Amino acid sequence: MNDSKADKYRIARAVIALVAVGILISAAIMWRNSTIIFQDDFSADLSNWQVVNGVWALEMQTLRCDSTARMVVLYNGDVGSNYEITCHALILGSASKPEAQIAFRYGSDGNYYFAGLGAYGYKAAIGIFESGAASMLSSGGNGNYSDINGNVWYTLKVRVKGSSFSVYVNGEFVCSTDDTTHEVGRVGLTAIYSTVYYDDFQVRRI
Ligand SMILES: [Ca+2]
Repeated sequence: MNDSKADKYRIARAVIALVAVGILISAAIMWRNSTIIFQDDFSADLSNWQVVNGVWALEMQTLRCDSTARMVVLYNGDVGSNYEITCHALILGSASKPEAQIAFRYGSDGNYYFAGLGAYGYKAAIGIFESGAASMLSSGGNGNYSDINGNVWYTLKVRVKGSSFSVYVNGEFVCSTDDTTHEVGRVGLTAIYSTVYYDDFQVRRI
């Protein structure tokens, strides 16, 4: 093979490799998008949401709630039983009990699970409403809100698969539990005792 033929061969190989990488990246993006059930960056309106109680309002392209008692907002759609919910959450620094949590399996009777930052004072915990009364199922990190900082954006993730629920804060596992009480229901956000900003809510099928 002379030099110019060898060069053409190398160029052809490089082009084929680039095309192959492009196809793989496209396939990965398509696969990831196909698993997204719902997402909201709160840049438009709240037409996909139902306010259960409290005042939930868009502010600076985030979702704000000022809460004293527990407030809930729910996504209008059906998400099935197995999913991961992620969101960003910031609790205003003045809160004496900084809490920001995800609600899931919210049934027609108003009972549900909640999981996330500051629940029961822990870095993260999972709780359940049953017959309208809340109780803790699992917790991780330190108590007395010592792990929760105000005015900081956290990434919160709750993984719901069958009867197993896990909570992650900033990508790190914090706590998990198994519970069969509520098998289906809607998902959303909940706030208590705090002014909370939420952003980039996403539900992904798993
Ligand atoms: Ca946003």
